[in-house]
Amino acid sequence: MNYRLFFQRKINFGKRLIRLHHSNVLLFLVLSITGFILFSSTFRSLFPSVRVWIRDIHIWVGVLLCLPLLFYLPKMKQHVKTLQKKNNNRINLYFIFMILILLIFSGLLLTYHRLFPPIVSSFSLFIHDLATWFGVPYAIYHSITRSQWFKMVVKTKQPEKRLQEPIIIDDQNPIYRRRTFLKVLSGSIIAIAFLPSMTKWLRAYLPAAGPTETLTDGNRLSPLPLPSANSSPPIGGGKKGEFRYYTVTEIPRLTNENWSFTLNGLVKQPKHYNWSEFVKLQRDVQVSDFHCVTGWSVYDITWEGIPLKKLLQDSVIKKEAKYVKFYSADGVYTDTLSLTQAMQDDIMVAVLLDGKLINQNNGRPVRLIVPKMYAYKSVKWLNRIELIKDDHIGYWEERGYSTDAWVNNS
Ligand SMILES: Nc1nc2c(c(=O)[nH]1)N[C@H]1C(S)=C(S)[C@@H](COP(=O)(O)O)O[C@H]1N2
Ligand SMILES: [Mo]
Repeated sequence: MNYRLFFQRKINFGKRLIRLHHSNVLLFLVLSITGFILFSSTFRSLFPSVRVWIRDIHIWVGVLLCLPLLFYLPKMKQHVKTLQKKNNNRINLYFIFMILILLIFSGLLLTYHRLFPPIVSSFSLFIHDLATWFGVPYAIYHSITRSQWFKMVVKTKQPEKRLQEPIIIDDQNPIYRRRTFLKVLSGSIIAIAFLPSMTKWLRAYLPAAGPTETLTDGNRLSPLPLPSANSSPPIGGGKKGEFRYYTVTEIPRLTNENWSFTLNGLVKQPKHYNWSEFVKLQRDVQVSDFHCVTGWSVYDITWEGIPLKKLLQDSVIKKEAKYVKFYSADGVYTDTLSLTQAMQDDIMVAVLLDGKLINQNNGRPVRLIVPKMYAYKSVKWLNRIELIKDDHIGYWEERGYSTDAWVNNS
């Protein structure tokens, strides 16, 4: 009787586990898809207006995933006990559990990124990405090799009948060999499918191995700006980390003919420069960090460019001017700073990065940098600055990003 009771409990537990599995599979799928969309650069330009929604869905589904986990946690000990003789299943359980814990904790830190200095977000994003790069392929592998379909392929003969029986497997059994072969095969296919994007992601964290790729090589206006002594070799010792290249438009094709730089609006001396005039302007060099609100950062970048403060002062600002609006040559992207914010010493209209031309995808020939704020303020392909009276809502702020872009550097 005792035995039967135990058996009964085991079955119920098993059933509950299966149900738990099905809901988790669905949640995990939604998380993978929304996560992929958030990660992908392509999607950024395709559906910018739903980006913030997708982020919120991703966060809330992540929270939802914690619930079944909380129900499961008290029963975990019992579950592990039932797996005492199944080493593989136990390892599988521990692995998935570890991945989930990593994803949840790093996800929490990323959600509350404002409370922490950017180094915490960078680290959390690394962990979140890493756990995803292992977790998603593993989840795919797991669901394939545990599927009825896989078991049927393994036991090609009489699938219907034999499925009912428990699989008895030993080394002599041809099923064992076929199963191992198919497992290795599906594992390899999945690994090969994920490896290229995974190594590309990982490279950003490795010490720079040779010149990093440039997607495109246009926008080389002539004459080339010559780096000053502080810039080349860079006094910051070279940037640490890689930019994730983000754009909401096509990269604008800029030439000496179609590029010009304008500073106008509520100023007494509006400016208009063509490229050869612009490169003659006095430049400064500074070392600063670059933080995207999604969590990645690049450290110790040596920028060479014109301090924004200097440009603004030279144009003699009128009393009514309260905001500074920045325009991109892409014709779409804009952002604003209040005049007080814009007067910070470290804001720069940059033309060189570590003594070299900024990559075209990172804003060549000219980009704004606002080191103390999230990088959505740092307009790429900058070609116009306008002083205005009333606030202007920038591109991403209009689509849900916070108008308070200060990085918590406490
Ligand atoms: N013109 C333009 N500037 C832009 C953006 C953009 O999409 N278009 N993205 C912003 C955001 S959100 C970030 S994080 C940084 C990214 O800079 P990077 O592409 O050089 O890494 O550029 C900012 N400036
Ligand atoms: Mo960003």
